[in-house]
Amino acid sequence: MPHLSTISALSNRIGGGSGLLTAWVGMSDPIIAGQLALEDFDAVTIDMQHGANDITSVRLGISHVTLAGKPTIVRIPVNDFASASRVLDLGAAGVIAPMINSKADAEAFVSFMKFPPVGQRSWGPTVAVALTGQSLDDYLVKGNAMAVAIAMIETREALAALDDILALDGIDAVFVGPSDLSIALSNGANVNPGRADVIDALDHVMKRAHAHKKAACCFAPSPTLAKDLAKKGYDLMAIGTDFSQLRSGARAQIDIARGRA
Ligand code: 3PY
Ligand code: MG
Repeated sequence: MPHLSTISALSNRIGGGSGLLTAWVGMSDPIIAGQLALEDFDAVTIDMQHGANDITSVRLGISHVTLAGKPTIVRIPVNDFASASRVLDLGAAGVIAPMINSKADAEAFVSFMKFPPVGQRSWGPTVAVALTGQSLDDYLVKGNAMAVAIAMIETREALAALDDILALDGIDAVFVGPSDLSIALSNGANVNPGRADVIDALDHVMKRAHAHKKAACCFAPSPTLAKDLAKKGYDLMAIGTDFSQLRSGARAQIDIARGRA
């Protein structure tokens, strides 16, 4: 049963204000996901919406992250719910779907995330079954609970439909995209995830999620925001991205070497 506890760690640990941290990987070399998994993250998220990842880099990335003992989350492209089933088949522990703006969007997402009777996920988890060492019957019974369905809230429409989305059986968590939300709330005037109205929305989303006994998650462009959100009771935060961490790590070392720090 080689990696069952690794992959099920996400569904087992998220919730109750767990304050988990995930890395966020837009680069497509699976070694990058594997390297970040060796740091003190609780999970690694591989991004297929933005960044450079495709189904092959996700497949290889999941292997590297799993071997490092961490669960993998995958963010799929907008409205590409078929990819949710595919990445679960490859051993993803959770899926983030961007731009879930209505109950109908959330229902479509769930239908590809969960086997009947909750959804309509088609059978074919060959790699996931091998990675977890489960029997086919065990995977059918436990697969729905292990596959964490995370709906992104990042528009005015999504905020208006928040309770309907959260009430849906099969949605396990919501994930705020504060950059898109800041654009939406300012009617396209600017992108500023730290703005006061965005922080108010973050507080509101967490309260509604917890009222529905679902997890609250967020992308935090800065570690300070992640720390604040964890203190408030958020369940999972992404901090920065592989791009920003590579650049800021290089900059910090250059500043020391050039005597600027
Ligand atoms: C957003 O902030 O809009 C996101 O999607 C985070 O990646
Ligand atoms: Mg977004």
